[in-house]
Amino acid sequence: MLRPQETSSRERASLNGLWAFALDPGDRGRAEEWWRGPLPDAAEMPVPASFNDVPATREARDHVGDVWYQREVRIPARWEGRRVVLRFDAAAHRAVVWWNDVEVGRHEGGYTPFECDVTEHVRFGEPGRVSVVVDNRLTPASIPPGIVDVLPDGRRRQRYFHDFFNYAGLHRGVWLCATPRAYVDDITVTTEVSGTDARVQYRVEVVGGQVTEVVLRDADGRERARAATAEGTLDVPDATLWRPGRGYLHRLEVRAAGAGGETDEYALPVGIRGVAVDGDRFLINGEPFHFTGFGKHEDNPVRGKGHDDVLMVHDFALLDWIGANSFRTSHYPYAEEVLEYADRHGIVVIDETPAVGLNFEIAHTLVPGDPEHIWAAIDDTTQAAHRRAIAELVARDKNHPSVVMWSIANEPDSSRPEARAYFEPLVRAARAADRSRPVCFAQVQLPPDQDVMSDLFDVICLNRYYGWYVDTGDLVTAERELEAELREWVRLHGKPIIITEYGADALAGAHSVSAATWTEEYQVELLEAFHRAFDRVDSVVGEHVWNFADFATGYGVNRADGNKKGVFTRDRRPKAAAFALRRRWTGKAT
Ligand code: GCB
Repeated sequence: MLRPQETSSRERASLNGLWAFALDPGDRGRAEEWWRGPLPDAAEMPVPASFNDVPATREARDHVGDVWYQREVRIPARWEGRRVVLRFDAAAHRAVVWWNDVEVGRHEGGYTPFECDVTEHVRFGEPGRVSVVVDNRLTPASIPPGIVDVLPDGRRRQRYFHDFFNYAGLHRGVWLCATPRAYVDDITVTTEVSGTDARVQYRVEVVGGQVTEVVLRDADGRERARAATAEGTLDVPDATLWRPGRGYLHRLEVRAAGAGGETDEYALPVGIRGVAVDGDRFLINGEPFHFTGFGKHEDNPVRGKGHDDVLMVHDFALLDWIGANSFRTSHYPYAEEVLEYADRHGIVVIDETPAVGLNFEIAHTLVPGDPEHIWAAIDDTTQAAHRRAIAELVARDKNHPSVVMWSIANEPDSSRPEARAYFEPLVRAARAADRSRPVCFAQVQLPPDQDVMSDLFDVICLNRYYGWYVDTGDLVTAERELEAELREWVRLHGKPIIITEYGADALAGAHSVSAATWTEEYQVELLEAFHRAFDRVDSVVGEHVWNFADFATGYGVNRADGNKKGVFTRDRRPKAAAFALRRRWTGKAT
């Protein structure tokens, strides 16, 4: 799905700002058809933002169910005759949208965009009312899954099986867009590199018209190739490549014309680069790439998962300062602004679906008393939602050069034959959607001989907590066991290995000469023990510390004010580990 753009034929207006907002704890809104008029007792809510922490009430923070957003939108008179679309960059976790009294769209999945075509419903030059109901419930059939308990007093309580707070709402941008009635609907670009020569394959989908011109320009605007067909290959000799650390972007200008003579124009940034797995190497442009960086979260005080350009640019500045060349979008697709920034600055991304929490715990909860596994506890609707999540991730992010691999799940139970049966078709679906990138999943701490599905994937991605959840406080054993396990993966699979999570909680300001757990010293020493083991195993091609920054979690006795495995605090101050990583990744002493 193409991102809204301003071009000679397109306009977009941001609908961000303050919207009317109402929690709906009694489920009255749908029954009383709140979209038909102003929301009752409405508060104001900024968009984009997760709604939970903004009102400073327990009711908002712990709300389970529907919330309502509403605002007036005026359609410019000059848009008469054009196609008009509302675009939601995200609504967590499912939403229904009305223009005045008419339902114009619905979507499930909290981290991917959707559009509502309102052309037939708007009156040009006049205002209309946009109402959105957003439901934050996680169920056994949603991705990520969860369970809603109804308590004796009628309240709902949300349980979920992932370690980050269930922030929700309209936490990314909302747009009003105009295009010609005949318009460029989608573009798919893949690139191949051989030496400095490149091939850019493209496919354009046009609704109501035909492609008239496709022009590839370099960053200085110089034309490098041209075509006039909807699909084809552009040869680009001596191309300037997109590289880690240097986000060089070309531009693919696409023009299309409708029967009525109207033309549409879209300009897609294109990074020319090649990605491949060869034996136990991960290659970008034919050269071995070693991932340094983090699993991150979209998480900030007050905003929750609300996208904010200030915080985004600051996070990228800190990644640069610390010498990180990459990150994983743990555990859901991040805002498109983040991927565009990564494209422009040469940061490498492992792009993950929201399939997190398909683990042992939910199985026990769904089937009480029976030590069964997740795959017996869920049904095909979960897999169908997971398949849609993969399809929507690839559809949204397929053209980003920064994205070098798809991670289709985080820490599913991969120990049962049923897991293989569940994942085999999903891996096939991911490959069918995009043949140009490797596919992985992040594996929970499980010995290699108990894992039944890693052979289906291209890269072995391991989340490992030796010295923290196992061998707690004993880094000598942790280092030995980690190395032994890594060697076993090499022996069994011979594939590249990325440690997609390793780390320890550290309370900023807690110190100890003997490096006790929860201190900054212990966090540093644990990372160093892991690094010694990585450096002895050639197949390790990546190290992503868990986590970039401290983040909010659900309530639990193992979490004090959130997860503290950040090497930065939640407000982005460095712990000792940040300096240690900077020394390792940049070679700089201070
Ligand atoms: C994991 C999960 C991550 C958690 C982390 C932890 O394995 O993938 O979501 O936050 O461990 O800190 O426990």
